[in-house]
Amino acid sequence: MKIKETSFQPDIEFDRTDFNDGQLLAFYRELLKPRLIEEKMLVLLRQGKISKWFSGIGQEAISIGVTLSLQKDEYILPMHRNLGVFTAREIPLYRLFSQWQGKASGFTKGRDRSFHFGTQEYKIVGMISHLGPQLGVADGIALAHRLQKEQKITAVFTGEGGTSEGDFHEALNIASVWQLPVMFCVENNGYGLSTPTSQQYNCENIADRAVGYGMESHIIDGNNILEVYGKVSRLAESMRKDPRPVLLEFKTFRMRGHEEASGTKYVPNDLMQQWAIKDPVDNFREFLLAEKMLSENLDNQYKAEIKQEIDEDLKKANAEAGIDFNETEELNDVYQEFHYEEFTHSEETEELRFIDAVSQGLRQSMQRHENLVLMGQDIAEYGGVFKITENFVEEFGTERVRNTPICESGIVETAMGLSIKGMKAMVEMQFADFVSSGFNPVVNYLAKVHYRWNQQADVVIRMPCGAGVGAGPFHSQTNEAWFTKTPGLKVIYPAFPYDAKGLLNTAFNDPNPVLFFEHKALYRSIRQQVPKDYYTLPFGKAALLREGRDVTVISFGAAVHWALETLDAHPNIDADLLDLRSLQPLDTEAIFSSVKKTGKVIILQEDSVFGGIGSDIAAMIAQECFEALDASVIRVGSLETPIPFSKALEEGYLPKKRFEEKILELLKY
Ligand SMILES: Cc1ncc(C[n+]2csc(CCOP(=O)(O)OP(=O)(O)O)c2C)c(N)n1
Repeated sequence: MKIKETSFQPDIEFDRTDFNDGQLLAFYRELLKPRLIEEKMLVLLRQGKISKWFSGIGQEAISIGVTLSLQKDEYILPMHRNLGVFTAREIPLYRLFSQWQGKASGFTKGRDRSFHFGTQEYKIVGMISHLGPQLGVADGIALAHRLQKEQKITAVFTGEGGTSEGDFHEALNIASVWQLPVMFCVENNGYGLSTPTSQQYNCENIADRAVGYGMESHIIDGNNILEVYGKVSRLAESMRKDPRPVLLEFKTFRMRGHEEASGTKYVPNDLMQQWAIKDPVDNFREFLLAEKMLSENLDNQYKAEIKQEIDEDLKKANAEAGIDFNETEELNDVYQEFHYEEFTHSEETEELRFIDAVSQGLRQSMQRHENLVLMGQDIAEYGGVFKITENFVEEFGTERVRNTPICESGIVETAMGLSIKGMKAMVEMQFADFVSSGFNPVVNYLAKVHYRWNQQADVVIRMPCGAGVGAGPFHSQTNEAWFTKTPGLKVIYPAFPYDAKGLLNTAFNDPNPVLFFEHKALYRSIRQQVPKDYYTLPFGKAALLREGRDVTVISFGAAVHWALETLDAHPNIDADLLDLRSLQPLDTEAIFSSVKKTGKVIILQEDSVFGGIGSDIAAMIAQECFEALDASVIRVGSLETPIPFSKALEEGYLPKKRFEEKILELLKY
């Protein structure tokens, strides 16, 4: 882009005091590279050789300045306009091209597009499309640095549009409360898609928000590489020594459409011109030429070298064969491989309530895994609302048992960040209902990250759930079906203290994200002899609680106890009773073999019927056991209403009585 004749002035002053010639020329080369790659991409786009492009032209000084300010082993979490982060980290270009073409030398085996990937090799953690979640992930990485006593910082990018998301607020607040060394880099480029800043936020500068979080902030001219590098590298140095979050607002402009096809019609011409003359690459070149550091010859030589690298690497990527579909590989990569290790226990047992078994499992897992961090609202000194972590602070300290602000999304994201740094995390939802406030990172980040770029999400989310406690629509849900639907998550739902402890221990050994459901009504009502030692139980194995010939009852959670009561009340019913314990993975073998034996099946779940896991189990049985069935598969669940508060209404809502009616009906069929 050439600087045009206009009345506007670039208004960029390059202060070279702190830099020698070599550094200045190196900055220039670094700036040129993403610019020239983009120019090539725009040509390929016009030729129909690539499908989509998000341009960062005009914003290169920010990516380059920030990346060069960080040490190579410090994590950067870039966005869709930060090509310079990838080039400055020296990722071979053919790998980037291959990534954009969905080929194997990219970073996602063709499973995700553009910059949506991470790489531990280059310490880059790419965005998910939802923009905001990575801000909280940066908190987790920074927390891990602090806990591991490493003097490192983490840089995370967002556009000004992304700052309107709750994730931004939550991440900044967490970082400030915990004094995490995160550099929050806001690239304020004037528009979020077509929305101008005046419709995005109503304060003068985004940096002004920092004061509300008790955080330091700076405004930086994002088109001036020397200002970016100078200020950011000084801040980085200071943050390493004195860990704290800093909010940086880079003023810049998006010179092309949101993505190429969408154009820039909505941007006033004057505004475009004003920023065109502030181009970060052209202005720096003019400066270097004027200072006689750069000659036209040297400039041309740089460009020729970079273009040659681009052409050669593009050729290599183009020559690479496309990815073939391999169903087994696709399915295998959804979860990280986990070799279950069985820890057996001695004979010594004690009678524990469900809640004590959970607490004991948690404590023993904390003793076993020094890298396990617990996070949740009121879980530290207060011990959690159900007292599961009572006295944990005394044993493990407040670094590992962390009270969090009320921000489910941000904390799930923080847990993800801890996992990226090789730690384990548990998030206690105060009530399972509140997971809806953290839903996005669970189903879109944790669930998909291994499939996308082979990164584990070693996170257990504990979910105190369920009705029967007169707690109304927002403290009673059993929302396992929100998660069993999503590939990439494991979903565990014990009904007994012994299972709860053993399965929870396994959840912490398993590097995959686990949603661990604990029914509140069982916490203090169900007791069992439980081994005192640490032990594990395998996922995906149902328990056959009763054996019979006439009917199979399939259930999980509190409903298992309703089924037991009903069967006790009707000793003439000769039933197999399967307690699933684990919903994902699901023990289909146990289900099918029981149904094939009895020929009749009734599935009892606490959740309302439609869309619950019982419906899928029913469909699987119909498909697999059709010829063995003597009656249609019966599903029993709660009413299709929210969960009411009053005792009589709640009793009517829950399926306990309907179960009794339906099983008797089924047996008569
Ligand atoms: C949660 C969510 N909502 C909407 C979108 C669609 N979207 C993608 S980028 C974008 C604009 C982002 O603006 P900004 O954060 O300022 O970044 P910029 O594109 O300007 O660099 C929008 C609306 C999305 N990806 N995710």
